[in-house]
Amino acid sequence: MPRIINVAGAQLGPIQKADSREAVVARMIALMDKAKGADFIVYPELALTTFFPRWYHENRAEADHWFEKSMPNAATQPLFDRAKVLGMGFTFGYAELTPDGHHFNTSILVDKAGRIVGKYRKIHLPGHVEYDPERTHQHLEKRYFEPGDLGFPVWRTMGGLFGMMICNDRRWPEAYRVMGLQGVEMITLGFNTPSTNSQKPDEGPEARAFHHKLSVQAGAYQNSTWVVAVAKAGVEDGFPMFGCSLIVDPDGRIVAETKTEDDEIIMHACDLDATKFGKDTIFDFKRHRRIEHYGRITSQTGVVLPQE
Ligand code: CDV
Repeated sequence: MPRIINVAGAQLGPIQKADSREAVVARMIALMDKAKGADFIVYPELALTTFFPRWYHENRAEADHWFEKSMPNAATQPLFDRAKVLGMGFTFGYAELTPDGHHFNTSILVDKAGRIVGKYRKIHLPGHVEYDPERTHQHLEKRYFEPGDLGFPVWRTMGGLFGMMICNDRRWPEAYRVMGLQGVEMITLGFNTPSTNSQKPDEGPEARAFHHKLSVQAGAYQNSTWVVAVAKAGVEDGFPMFGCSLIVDPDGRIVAETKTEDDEIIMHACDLDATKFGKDTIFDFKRHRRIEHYGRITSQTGVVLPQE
């Protein structure tokens, strides 16, 4: 018997600095209604606001108004309520300010009954801490967030094994593998990726989308898992980000992809049992991994060259 989960990827178009959370949540609900019949809907990273790490504040606390102090809260409760009525699980990203003053780039996993069953805090934070005049645009995630402190867990919910990662995490095979080693069957990934490289402006949307797809497809294939990667896209206050939201099967093939850089739904009936073949054969980790040779992966960050 196949284990089918009908999945929707809910790409969001641009959110301007001036847009309220209430207006964004109304857009998210409209997408949810469009995806009626889905079991599970995936929204992007930092879904409730503009991608604020592009804006520099000398006083970091001035960015605190972009953060959520509780979840759900008054602005997001309507999304939780609508999902419960539709019987739809969901995940979205937001900036989290904890009661003891920690700042994280977070995503949550909510089951069909509206319960938050999982939380992930982004581990691979890209960008820089200080204003960098050499860049075409700023990417100050390292200024506003701390690296996540929850690892890469996998949750048993909605009839399968679910994991989350956020944006830049998709470029790091370690992130997929840690979840692969827990048997993950579906990884969700929200992203905000600028259409050009801030340090190499001739690297434009084509190359950016190529690296995005390469990373997601490889992660799916090498861990025999579904990956649902969903963008916030379009031009935010003059800064373009590409779309290319994807649903990728456990063979690494793209089975659905957005066509616009606006609010858009993609859907696919994902068979979680389709993850089994790869996990039992070429990526049967227990039989084939050779951990005695992987020590550097966890003992070293930077490159150590061999002696001359
Ligand atoms: N939000 C991100 O993590 N963006 C990065 C950019 C800066 C390269 C990404 O990996 O897409």
